[in-house]
Amino acid sequence: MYTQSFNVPDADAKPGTPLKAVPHDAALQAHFDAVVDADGKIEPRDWMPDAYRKTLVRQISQHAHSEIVGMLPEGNWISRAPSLKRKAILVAKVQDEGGHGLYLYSAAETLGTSRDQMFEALHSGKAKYSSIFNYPTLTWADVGVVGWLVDGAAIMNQIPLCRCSFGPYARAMIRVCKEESFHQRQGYEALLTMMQGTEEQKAMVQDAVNRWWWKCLAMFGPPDADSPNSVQGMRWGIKRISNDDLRQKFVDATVPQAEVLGVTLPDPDLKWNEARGHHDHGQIDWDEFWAVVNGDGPCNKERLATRVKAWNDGAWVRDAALAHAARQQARAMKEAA
Ligand code: FAQ
Repeated sequence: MYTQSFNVPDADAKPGTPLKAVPHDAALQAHFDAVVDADGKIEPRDWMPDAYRKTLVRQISQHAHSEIVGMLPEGNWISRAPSLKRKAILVAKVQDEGGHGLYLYSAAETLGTSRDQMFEALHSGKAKYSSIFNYPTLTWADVGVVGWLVDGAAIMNQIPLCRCSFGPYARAMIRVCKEESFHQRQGYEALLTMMQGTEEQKAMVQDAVNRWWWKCLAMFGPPDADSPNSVQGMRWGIKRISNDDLRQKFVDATVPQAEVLGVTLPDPDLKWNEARGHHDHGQIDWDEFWAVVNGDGPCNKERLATRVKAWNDGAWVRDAALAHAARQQARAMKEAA
């Protein structure tokens, strides 16, 4: 049974069974292609190619894991926020990220993959999540910079996903983007406040920008030429704008924001290119990116261990909720009989 709250398995449902498994048929494929070509929406019970379903489960579950693991770097600062106001804002933000993870797991579940399967993939280290969350938040300025740059990059990537061809993902993204926009502005506002403070506070902001800038550019994924999933993702209307084009839009949008803030972006090659109508930027360290994606970043082990511990510590809550849901279901069936 699929519910928004707790998942009670149907007696006859095997995990991973697509909601509607129908044999492949040229007419079904033609109908699917026509809907995608017309910018329509594919819904969970519609026929879809297996590869489309697999791609969506991969991307949406990775996205969900990113939101959940993404709670950790900022969550570390809740008990150390510099004022009650900043603490309340940070609690709300981190809680929003948890909510985004839950919408996204729900969207992926509609494709026939259970939440338990997705958690198992995360906890065993098989599933990817965004590289950016494997870096530490060393000072309070990092919390502002995560809001400004990490949420800023996330919004740039997620706005086109509101037009994704898969209905549940597209609809989840509309609310997520509205909330991310608040996150981005709260980060920027926190930094503006620090930049009006002492020399030490200003230096702290600049140091945090120096450490996060390049990692944020890498968040958009490998260059288009090295992105194995892009061509098919674009053909299916899952991706609407390529990794490199989104990265460029992010750089162009962020440069004037940095000027207003009064910080320098740590790239000597960053300059306006009149002919292209865009900023040029320096080389991203892709070796570092792949090392982090493959588990060798500064915080990968710590992040995964924290998630696994939280999962194990929460076992009694899940057991109690499942027992309660099963009892309620049995009572409802008895009353209906
Ligand atoms: N980190 O062929 P492509 C957030 C992998 S949410 C790790 O280009 P694709 C909110 C990629 O999975 C941030 N792995 O792949 C927040 C693939 O491996 P696979 C997350 C990465 O899917 C803010 C391989 O490289 N957002 O920040 C990364 O076409 C603050 C080849 O790449 C989303 O997930 C990376 N950065 O494009 C929360 C958005 N980049 O799976 C808390 C949805 C690439 O074949 C605090 N996802 N890889 O083994 C997407 O838009 C896409 O999946 C991309 C990658 C653009 C991330």
